[in-house]
Amino acid sequence: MQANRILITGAAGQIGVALRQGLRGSYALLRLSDIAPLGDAAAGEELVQCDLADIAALERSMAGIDCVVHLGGVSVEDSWEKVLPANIAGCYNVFEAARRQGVGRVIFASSNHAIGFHRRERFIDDTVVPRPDTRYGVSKVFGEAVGRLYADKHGLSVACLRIGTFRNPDRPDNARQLLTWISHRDMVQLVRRCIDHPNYHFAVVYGVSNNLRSRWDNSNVRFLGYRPVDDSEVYAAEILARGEKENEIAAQFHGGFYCPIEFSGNTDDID
Ligand code: NAI
Ligand code: 15L
Repeated sequence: MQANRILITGAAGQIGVALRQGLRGSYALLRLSDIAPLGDAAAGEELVQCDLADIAALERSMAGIDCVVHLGGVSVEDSWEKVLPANIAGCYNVFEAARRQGVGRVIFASSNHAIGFHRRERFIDDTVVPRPDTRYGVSKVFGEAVGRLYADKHGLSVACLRIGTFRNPDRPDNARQLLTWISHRDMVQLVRRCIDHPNYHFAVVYGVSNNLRSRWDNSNVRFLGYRPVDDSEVYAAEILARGEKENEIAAQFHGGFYCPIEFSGNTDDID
């Protein structure tokens, strides 16, 4: 497939703003949607106010679209009342609206919190079982599962990006982020590769820069041609010199500070 008409949900958010800028001019159409204001449309852009909970509106927003980049939703741990409509129902609605509109590809912003309770000493790849560390992480596991269903059952091409840490300002800010950081330009490159690749069925990709300390293996998706250029190591000496101590539970797992949230278990039981 060749995607030329792109819809980005959650386009008013941090990653959406970077993609809007980074992908500008590369495609015939960037349609940007969010519940939040999106400013004024530039050349080649269309703006849509759309709640992910409203499947009819989502379907309208996908008319004529080749590829959806789905970023919208609750982007941190939150109450079930918040996660359920935006990330569970909303994510299902995106895939179902895409199927109804004949959209060829969905790129889903998953998260490292889908696999957050894997022990950090283990280097992991796309084949590890889900181990969400929060309700938010569960919603990302759900999204990956819906993506797999729509790829296998309906032939959509689907990429799930297990994003590490994307932030403003564009640099890592603590010891964990030396593992998880993805720079703005690497994020733009990753999404561009996932849009432009002519044919893949289903792929899980870790959204991370070329960090020396990364614990995530992307060798399954070399075919995408994603070659991150930034390495958090250039910030390592400065960050580590601060001598900050990571929370004892957080330090044991890939999901870091999400793991101790509401924690009432026993870390010895988590293999
Ligand atoms: P963000 O919170 O800055 O942006 C999310 C956007 O979604 C917001 O503009 C918000 O208005 C919109 N939104 C929320 N609920 C909505 C609804 N019901 N209907 C329509 N739009 C809605 O998040 P950010 O950082 O840009 O992340 C984008 C995506 O990437 C999220 O799905 C997040 O879970 C994921 N991600 C981000 C990471 C990061 O480090 N920034 C790491 C891992 C995953
Ligand atoms: C995420 O999934 C969140 O969206 C982001 O705010 C960060 O917390 C990030 O993970 C992280 O793990 O650093």
